[in-house]
Amino acid sequence: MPKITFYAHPRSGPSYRVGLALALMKEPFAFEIVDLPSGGGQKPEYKAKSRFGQVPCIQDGSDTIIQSSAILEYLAEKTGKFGGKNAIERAHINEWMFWDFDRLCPGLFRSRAYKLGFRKGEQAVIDSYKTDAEAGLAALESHLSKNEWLALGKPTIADISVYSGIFYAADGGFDLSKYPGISAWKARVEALPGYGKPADVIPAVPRA
Ligand SMILES: N[C@@H](CCC(=O)N[C@@H](CS)C(=O)NCC(=O)O)C(=O)O
Repeated sequence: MPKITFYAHPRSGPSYRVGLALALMKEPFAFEIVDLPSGGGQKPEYKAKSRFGQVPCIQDGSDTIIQSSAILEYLAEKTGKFGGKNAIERAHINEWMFWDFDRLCPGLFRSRAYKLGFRKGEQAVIDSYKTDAEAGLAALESHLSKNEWLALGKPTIADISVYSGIFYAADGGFDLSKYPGISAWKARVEALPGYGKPADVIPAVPRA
């Protein structure tokens, strides 16, 4: 069976989400780097696969799938790992995935982008992303101080999704030692078989 091809950039948080899922699911893949800083996302041949010119993207046979959350759901279904087994379980996973993109990862990822100089912005805008991230972290802490995992009482793609933002929290200036529930859950994710940091799960060079 042909392997999935994973299109990504090593410093992209949403790319890490997919790279981590592929690693934890032990799914083999071919890899192409999309050189975002030199405009690789806007090349017509890449936009034919990824209509918004963004990473991550995966190609499976003649289909391409974009948006990291949609890719995680697809991979969970394809591999039978880290997903829900019926509509209600999948809905409980999606509660966290949609919340992540609404309330947590924009604040975490944008704060990181401002700190590392990938983005420039007025201080009021930077502060508002910080406030959003702190509100998201407080909500996450409230759940994880009472629960080992986000949904279904076991690791799912919801944990993979949210973890990828939490991994970069320190880069965004957030001190996770203030959040013991999140810190303990983070260690549980990092103990899962196949776990890797971004450099472990997103190859540095293309591979077939
Ligand atoms: N919602 C998207 C966000 C993807 C995204 O923001 N990717 C960034 C890199 S971190 C990108 O490709 N930026 C280039 C652009 O938007 O032109 C997802 O989860 O896949």
